[in-house]
Amino acid sequence: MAEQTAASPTAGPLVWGIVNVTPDSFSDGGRFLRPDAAIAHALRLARDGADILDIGGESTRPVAAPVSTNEEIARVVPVIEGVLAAGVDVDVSIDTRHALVADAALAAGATIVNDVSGAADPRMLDVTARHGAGLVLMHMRGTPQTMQDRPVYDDVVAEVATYLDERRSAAVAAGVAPDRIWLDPGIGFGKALEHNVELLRGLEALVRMGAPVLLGASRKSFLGSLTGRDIPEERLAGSLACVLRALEAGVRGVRVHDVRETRELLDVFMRIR
Ligand code: HH2
Repeated sequence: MAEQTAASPTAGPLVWGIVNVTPDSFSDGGRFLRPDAAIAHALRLARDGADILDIGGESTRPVAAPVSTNEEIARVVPVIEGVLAAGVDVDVSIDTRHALVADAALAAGATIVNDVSGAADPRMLDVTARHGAGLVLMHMRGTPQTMQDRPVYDDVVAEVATYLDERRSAAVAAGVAPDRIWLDPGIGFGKALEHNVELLRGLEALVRMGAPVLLGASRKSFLGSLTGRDIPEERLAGSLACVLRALEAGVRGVRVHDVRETRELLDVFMRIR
C-alpha cells in the first residue's frame, strides 16, 4: 500500500486526490454528488497519478449545511465500493469527523481516516484502532461554523504543534498504530492569512515531530488573497507553489484537487533537482 511503503523521507510526497461527494464543497461542490460521477472522477484521479484517494461526504467550509450521519454514509460508501471494485492500485482515505461514518467506510475497504477535527468524536480513535487503519490528525480552531471568527494565536506554529502532539499521544494510547499517524496543520481552518503563511513557512517544525505530515493548501482562499484569484479553480499556480514548499520542507503528503498537474510537477522536479 502506498501509504505504508512509499511515504519515505527521500521519495517525493504522496499525492492525495480529493473526491468531494458533496453538494457544497468550496471548489467543486455538486460536481460529483452522484455516485457514478464521483467514481468516474476518483478513477480519473487514480489514472492521473494519485497515490491515495481522499473521499468525503461533508463539506467543512464555514457556511456548509449540516449533513446527517446516514446521509454522509450514503454518499461515501457506494463511491468507496465502486472505486475498489475497479481494482485500482490506490489507498482509500475517508474524510470525516464522525466515527460512525469512519466505521462504515473502513468496513467498505477504506484504510485511512482523515479527520479534520483531530478525532474529536469520542469514538473515533477506538474505531480507527479496531480497524487497524491509518489516521490523519488535523488542527482546526473551533468548528467549521466558528473557525473564521477572528482567530488569534501568539505563535501559530508552536500552538499547532502542541495540539497535534497531544492528539497523537491520545491516538497512540487508544491503540492506533503510531507509524500510521499523519499530522496536518489544517491550512485555512481557523487561520487568518498571516497564520496560513506562517504555517507554510514553519512546516519544518511539524516535520521534525517525526510523523508524516500532510498538507492541504489546494485552491484555498488564502491563495485567492495572495494572487487576486477569486475563483478556486483558477488557483492552480498558487496551489503548486505550496506543493513545492511541501517538498522542500520534507512533507510526505499533499492533498490536492489537481492531481495530474501536481504529479507532473513532482515527477519533473524530483528528476531534475
Ligand atoms: N481541507 C479540506 C478538507 N479536508 N483534510 C485534511 N487532512 N487537510 C486539509 O487541509 C483539508 C481536509 C477542505 O478542502 P475541500 O475538501 O476541497 O473542501 P470542503 O471542505 O468544502 O469539501
